[in-house]
Amino acid sequence: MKFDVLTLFPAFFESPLQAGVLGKALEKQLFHMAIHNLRGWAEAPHFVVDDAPYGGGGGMVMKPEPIRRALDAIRREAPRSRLLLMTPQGRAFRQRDAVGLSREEGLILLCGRYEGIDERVRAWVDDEYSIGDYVLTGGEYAALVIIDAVARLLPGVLGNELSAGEDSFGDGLLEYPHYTRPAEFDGIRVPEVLQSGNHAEIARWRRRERLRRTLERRPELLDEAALSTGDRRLLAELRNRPEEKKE
Ligand code: 6GU
Repeated sequence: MKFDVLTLFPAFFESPLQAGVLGKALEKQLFHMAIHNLRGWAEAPHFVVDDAPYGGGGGMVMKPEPIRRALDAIRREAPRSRLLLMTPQGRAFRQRDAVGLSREEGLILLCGRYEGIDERVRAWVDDEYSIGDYVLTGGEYAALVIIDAVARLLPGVLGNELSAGEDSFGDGLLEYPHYTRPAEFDGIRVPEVLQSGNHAEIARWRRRERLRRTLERRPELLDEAALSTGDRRLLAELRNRPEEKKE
């Protein structure tokens, strides 16, 4: 997988992509990254990338020509990459999008800034994504979020191959509670079952806790979660015994 990012702020991507799991994966060349400075495709001598909006009003709009030239150059090297525009007007990015995108050969992430981007650019993109219902200063934050969510699904990136599928949203449920030593802290004991060594019991407890958490915190996720008959029975129990719902 190759990620090409087109941005006015290339420095933004430096440390997030060096630190942690993604930094390690990049060193091992488990995927590839190129950060392209949009200003490099603007015209000398002033290298203007934005202009006032037709119709007046505040803010500036990103000009289409530098974006076109940049995308033409990036596409020459990555002709089959999917082109994603980061914009608050996009579709909300979800785990299932991360899974779908992780199967692509490459992704080009175009980061919008200023008030917006010339409308004609939208005709060239494959998908438009937002990362949530709040306003950010630029698409760079969204691009980093999407790169992380996709890259961690790529083979080898998470050392432990189990972890990607097991976490929250992999099957549409939140995670179960985690504990490590000591067995008692602040007067709160680690649940006995986790110390029992009974793996079937532990698996049952964890499933039940995942259902409980999702019911308590994000009940709307249950509508789309992959639930077995046993899960549905557990859920009915949890719904009928609300006193047990509080931790
Ligand atoms: Cl992709 N861009 C901006 N500027 N704000 C956002 C966003 C993107 N997604 C959520 N808010």
